[in-house]
Amino acid sequence: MARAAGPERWLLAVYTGGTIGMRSERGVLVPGKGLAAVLRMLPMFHDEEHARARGLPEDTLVLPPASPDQRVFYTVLECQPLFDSSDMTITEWVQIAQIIEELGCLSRPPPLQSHYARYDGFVVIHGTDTMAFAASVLSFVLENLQKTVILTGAQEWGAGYRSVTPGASAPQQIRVPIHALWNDGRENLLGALLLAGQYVIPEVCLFFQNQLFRGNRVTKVDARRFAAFCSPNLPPLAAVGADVSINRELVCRVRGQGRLVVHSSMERNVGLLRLYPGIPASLVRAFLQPPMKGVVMETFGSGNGPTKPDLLQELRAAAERGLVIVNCTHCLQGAVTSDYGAGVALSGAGTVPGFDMTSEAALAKLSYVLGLPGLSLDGRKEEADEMWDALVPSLACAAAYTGDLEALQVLVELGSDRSLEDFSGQTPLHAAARAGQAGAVTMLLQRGLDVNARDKGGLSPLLLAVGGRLASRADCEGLRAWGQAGADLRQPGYDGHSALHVAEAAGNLEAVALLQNLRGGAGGQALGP
Ligand code: ASN
Repeated sequence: MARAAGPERWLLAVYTGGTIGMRSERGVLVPGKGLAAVLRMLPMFHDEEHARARGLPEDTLVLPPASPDQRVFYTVLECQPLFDSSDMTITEWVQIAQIIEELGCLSRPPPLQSHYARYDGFVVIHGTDTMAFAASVLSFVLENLQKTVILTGAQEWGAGYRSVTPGASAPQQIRVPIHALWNDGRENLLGALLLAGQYVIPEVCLFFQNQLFRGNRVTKVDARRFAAFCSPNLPPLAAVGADVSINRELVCRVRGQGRLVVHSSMERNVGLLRLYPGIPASLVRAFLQPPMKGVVMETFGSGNGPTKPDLLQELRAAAERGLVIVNCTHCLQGAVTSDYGAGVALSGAGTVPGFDMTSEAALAKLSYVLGLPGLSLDGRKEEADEMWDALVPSLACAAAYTGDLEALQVLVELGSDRSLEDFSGQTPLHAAARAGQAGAVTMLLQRGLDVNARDKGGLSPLLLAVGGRLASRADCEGLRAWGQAGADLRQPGYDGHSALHVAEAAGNLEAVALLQNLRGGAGGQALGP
């Protein structure tokens, strides 16, 4: 993640619908056209004088200067049709990804240069009702993302606006909610444009009420309040106040130069089933029937469910047919563990623990994994194994990152003979080291995970960052432990600084002496007591 350089930053804002641009028709809200024209009239969204001086084309807007040496320009691409997001599906979200890649709205001819090449970042203006699903799906559909993608929108109309638009049966004058006094859309859109314009955060994010979240970690939690979203199991990537504070530890780094890949072959036959007390086995059976290929099953508490033999039998039969059933807790916070017999019974029936994924993210992930070419689960064991390989490593990384030792234990055992590297080459040890989870690091080292493993980018040897951390805290015991485990603490970390640099800068003399001693030695082993 970096502050974006250059005097001009160009963004594409893909307007798909949602409350932010809605109008009232016969007393109800429906998607409204012409958002760009509205933004053009609002000085906070468009500096007309600058646009005229620059001779900008009609469809291009420019924000007033947010910093003295940088301007953010943006083009609003209005999709056809516009949606209340309740009507959107994987198909529309894949189309958004294709727009980002290059095609433009289907009614427009492809531009000479692709959108992805032409723009520095992307804002997707979307209804809030299914925005968490959209953000989750886009995070899997857009692979090798090197540019910022931020979804945003507006919450329901505010009280101020409602009072001037009483529910009426007659058609009303067209009004755009972004004009409304009690409106969060302005702040959300402006924040999203500024963040996408000024920072390189190469992942799919969601910006709402001054917080930038990882897209596949969010869920909508409120139908009325402006704080509509939360990210229950991962802190925000950034918060906007008087300053922008970025959580640098969490934000993805640009990896390599790989070309953007849009996964359009997402599997549509995936579903979400919420268990409730007394749910009949016959209903579960009906839900799990073909053509269903993957199901996210929302369970109680830490992943528990009824242990009635007939219900477990339905799950087992479906899993044996090749249906993938991911167990996610319906609780907002926490994770699926193996604490209770009522949870272990579900794993025993062939379900896969979804750890702390939101149901939205689990559904998107299933759709992505099941849609991968060459992966069909027609009851074949090897392919079910491939599915496990696709799911377990990232769950293990998540458990390591949050320091959930019990879940980590279960997942590491599940993956015992297999690689625990996730798609970016990160192992749970990278994740634990990055989050400073000493317990998880110890456990993984004991299980023989390689301390010198590199993730795919090669740019960011996460283990080496630990040296810097320990050195800055003057944690000599920690440094010795890492050295004994074989970590090469002489190597520079992400920022080009070795542990010795960090210790010197922090004036930690004991750590400096220890690390200098290491310099003279042959490697990590020299750090022994
Ligand atoms: N129904 C609207 C939508 O999702 C809600 C909103 O945007 N606040 O499109």
